[in-house]
Formats: sequence, C-alpha cells, structure tokens
Amino acid sequence: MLSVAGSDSSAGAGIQADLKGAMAERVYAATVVTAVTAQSSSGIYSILPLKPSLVVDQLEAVVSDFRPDAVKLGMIPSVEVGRVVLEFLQNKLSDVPVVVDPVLKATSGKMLADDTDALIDFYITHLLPYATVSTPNYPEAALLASSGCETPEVEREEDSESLGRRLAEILGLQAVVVKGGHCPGNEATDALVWLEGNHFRSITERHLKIDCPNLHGTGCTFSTLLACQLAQGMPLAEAFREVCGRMQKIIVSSCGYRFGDSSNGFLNTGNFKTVNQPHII
Ligand code: PXL
Repeated sequence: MLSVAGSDSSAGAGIQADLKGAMAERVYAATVVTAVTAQSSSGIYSILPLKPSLVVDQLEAVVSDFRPDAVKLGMIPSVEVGRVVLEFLQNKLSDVPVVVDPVLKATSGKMLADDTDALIDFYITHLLPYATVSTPNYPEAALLASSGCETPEVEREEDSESLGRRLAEILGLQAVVVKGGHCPGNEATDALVWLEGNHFRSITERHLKIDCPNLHGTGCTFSTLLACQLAQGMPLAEAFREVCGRMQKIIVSSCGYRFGDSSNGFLNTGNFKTVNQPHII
C-alpha cells in the first residue's frame, strides 16, 4: 500500500503511525511525505508543508518500483498539494482503492493547514467524492456536513450512522466511515455508509469506550488498517468490521503506560516492550 501523509516527530500519528499499522498487518507500505511536523505528545511546535513538486517526485519514485494495491491519504497541508496528489491518482492509479482520512485538526486542536476553509472546500468538492471510502471522526463529519450551509443543521443528538448517511448524500460519496469515539457517553458507534446501486446502505459497530490515555494516532491507524484490508481485496463492509475489532484490541493494549504529556501518548500499535523511559508494562 501507499501512505501519502505528514510526518509526526513523536511517531504517534501521521506517516509513522501508518508504517506501524501496515507492519502490524504485514502489508508493505511506501510513504510519500506531504509535510513535516515538529510535535510532542503535548502539541505541535511547527509545520512545514512540502512543495507540491517534491510530493509529485516522491509519488513518481514510488510507482517506478511498484504498483500500490491501495492508497491512504492523510494530512494534506495545502490545496496545492491536494491538487497534485489527486491529479496523480487520477492519471496513474485510477483503479486503485483510495482511503481518505480528512485530517483537519491535530488532537491538540491545532489546525494542520494555513487556509483551512479552502482546504475543506477542496475535500468536499474533490477529494471526498473521489475516495473509495473516507474516514472522518464525528466532529470532522459534522463540520463537513455543515460546511457551506448558511444555517448548520447538525443536531448534537444525531447518531454517527445518520450523520454518515447525510454526509454521503450531500456530498455524493461512494462510502464513508464516521467514527464515533468523540461522542459523549460510555459507548461509541462507528458507522459505515456506502452506495449500492441507487441506495445507501449502512452498518454499525458499537463498542464500549475505553478510558485510555494513549490514543495519539488512532485516526491515522484506523484509515491505514482499512487501506491494508482493501489492498488485500477484502470487501469494504467486511474490512470495516475487521478494522473496528482490531482497533479495539490495539486500544486495550495502549492503556498501561504513561508517555510524555500523559493524556496524549502514542497508540501502541507495535506492542512495544519499552518506550525508553518509562517501560510499557
Ligand atoms: O491524527 C491526525 C494527524 C495526521 N497527520 C499528522 C498529524 C496528526 C495529528 O497530530 O500530526 C502528521
């Protein structure tokens, strides 16, 4: 598979999370870096978006060696980078499944692009409709569904399934996963909505929320695991269920340690024995 995403120096999220996720699935991942971020568990220090031409050079270099069987798109730091990536996918990898994780904010709340409005518009009009499936979390899905509306009609009580249906209908998506982990309550429902013929179908996965301090990289890991299943030819609905189950196991294995700012440590996708100091137990 191919991950097109930003670098996270803490290695919790971004391209580093994607590599760990793909390794856990024993799927080879090539990586095209879109931006370099300097960050720790407590926040982002700085972001350097790469020049679009350097992103294209990386894409060309990757496909000179092998043909990815799925692509995951993570952080897109500018509309210019988004444009060249989409153009490349359309021209060179048009029959390859693409998972788009619409990354708008870091866990710390910091926006990851300078011109967020233009980028949201680009996601809505170009990237999301192109995606085989996109994977917003609930707040991102609500933001995307209400963008461009004069009066946002998001109701706080709307569940992830109906939000997913609404988003898919408004934006004309092939498929979307709305991840419910950010919703209040002690249960979370992830929903997959996809277009079959002329109708949208949906399935949900409900799970108990785990009170875990180390969730940095959860969104990146989810989308990468989904891309890894699609890369192996698994049908989308089955892939969704499989990944929801795997994420639960990874989160359970991420609870027993403290890392940096103890509320935003990295997700333990690799089942690491130690993280330097202190030890994972
Ligand atoms: O989790 C979203 C995300 C994606 N990509 C990069 C990030 C983050 C969040 O911190 O840093 C590079």
